[in-house]
Amino acid sequence: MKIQTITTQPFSDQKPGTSGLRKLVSVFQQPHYLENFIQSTFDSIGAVQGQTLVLGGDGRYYNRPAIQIILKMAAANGVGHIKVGQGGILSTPATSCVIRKYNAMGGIVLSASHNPGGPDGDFGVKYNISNGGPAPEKVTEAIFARSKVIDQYKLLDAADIDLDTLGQSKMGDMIVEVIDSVEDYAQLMESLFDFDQIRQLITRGEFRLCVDSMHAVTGPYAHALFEKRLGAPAGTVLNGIPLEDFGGGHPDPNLVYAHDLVEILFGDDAPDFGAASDGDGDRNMILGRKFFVTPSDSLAVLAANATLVPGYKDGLAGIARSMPTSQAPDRVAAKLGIDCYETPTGWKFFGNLLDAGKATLCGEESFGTGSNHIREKDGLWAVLFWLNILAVKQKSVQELMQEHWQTYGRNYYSRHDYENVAIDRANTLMDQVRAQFPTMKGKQFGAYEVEYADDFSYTDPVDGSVSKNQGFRIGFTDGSRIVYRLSGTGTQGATLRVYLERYESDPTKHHFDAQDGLADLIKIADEIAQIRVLTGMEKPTVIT
Ligand code: G16
Repeated sequence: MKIQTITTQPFSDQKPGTSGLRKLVSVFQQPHYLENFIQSTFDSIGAVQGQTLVLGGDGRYYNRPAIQIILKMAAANGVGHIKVGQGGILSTPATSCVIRKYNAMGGIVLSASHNPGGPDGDFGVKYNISNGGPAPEKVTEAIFARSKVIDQYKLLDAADIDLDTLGQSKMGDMIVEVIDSVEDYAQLMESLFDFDQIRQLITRGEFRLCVDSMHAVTGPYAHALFEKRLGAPAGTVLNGIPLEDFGGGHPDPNLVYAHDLVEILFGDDAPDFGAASDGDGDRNMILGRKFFVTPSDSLAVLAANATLVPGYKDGLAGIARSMPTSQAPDRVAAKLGIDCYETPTGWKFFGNLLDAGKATLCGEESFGTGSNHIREKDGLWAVLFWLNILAVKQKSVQELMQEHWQTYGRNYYSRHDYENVAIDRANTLMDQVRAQFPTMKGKQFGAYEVEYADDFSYTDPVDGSVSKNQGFRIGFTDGSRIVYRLSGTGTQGATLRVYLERYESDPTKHHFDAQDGLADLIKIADEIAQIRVLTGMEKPTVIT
């Protein structure tokens, strides 16, 4: 088999965003586009010769062809061994698990996460390092720098690999091992949670659950965990077959896009527990009967009850949350006497804290929760964590949440997204907010007085690296906050995210809908940023 060296020209737009490189499928299908990015990755991550890598994706359109290309490039670049998920399927958390378990050098995940799939949808590539987590900024910056000057890539002239049959074969000198996509991950879950106790909860007939895989990658994992190992009735997992276009849906587990599940959980005779996952299985949404748990509250509840779960029975070293995530977890950390770290948006910022043993649980408002068991957020792990707690406490989701608010107070929280805003308008909006910072302190907006206004900057407590320009924070004297950020994961126009948070300690005032509880702050956010005027939108595209 011959190694071909192919001449190419750089593309100028291969800068990884919040989570890898995400573009329309048609962009990735341009000649040399995927190859340039993969070669730039191989050229930037240190010597790959003889190393083991992990490769898989969320099953979206272009997953299989991309895997065949990457295998041939890996073989040509001297990679020793590649573990590929069967059928090209590996969820993001499973990839992280496999990298760690087999001490691989790293892994390549093919996913655009919650973005829609299909020929007109999105595709994505991200590189994870040897700790199993997303490449830190210094690596993604090196990949981007390389992509701007790349002039050739290597490809083995070889036949495609059969991705559907388990076992080993050779491509040139490289071993290609097609692995069971689920097994290693399922074993890890069994080591963390009390499966017997969860099984009792969900098989005794009174407690019903419903798990929506949204025709994305978690289908095989959810079937194996909930229906096979935990004995839930067949049909517990909805939309459990991964489809290349996610069945035409938008695999984002929130109240808008997971509407099938929301209708079931808010309908008549609703089950006790509902959960949904995203395209690549790292996000989760938790619902009770007629009850929505915000991701920020979910992290706080898991932290407050962690010692009830076998994998966390010795307590937590610390908690970490992204800056726009509500401060509910901070209150739990304060009570537990542990640190709560505030990082920029992006799971990659948790890696150092987890590796250094400073944080055990991490979470983000964007429906991401996880722990030190891997280095990615983990949707089904969060579902099992909730079920384990419910099995121990014998309470409903709503009762557990209300009990939590009673103890810690409630952080009313919501995120308003304005999608597909013209980029220049979004930039104008952000510039105009930034221009107000010097005169903001002490300013009064109704009952709220501004305590600080800044552009969030993070200094990593482990390696001292500094990440600037991570979103605007306007903090009020009562602890309420408005945060403005432009998303780093969209592929069309700009997405403005406005995060709103208000703390309420009085339990008699905990019953409001979040939008009602935040009504004043929503108006103030518009007044400060002129959102309706500048976006031309009367209301957000998505409210979570
Ligand atoms: C990614 C990142 C998350 C981030 C989310 C939203 O999630 O891994 O850390 O919170 O995007 O980012 P943004 O607000 O910049 O769009 P995923 O699930 O898409 O990989």
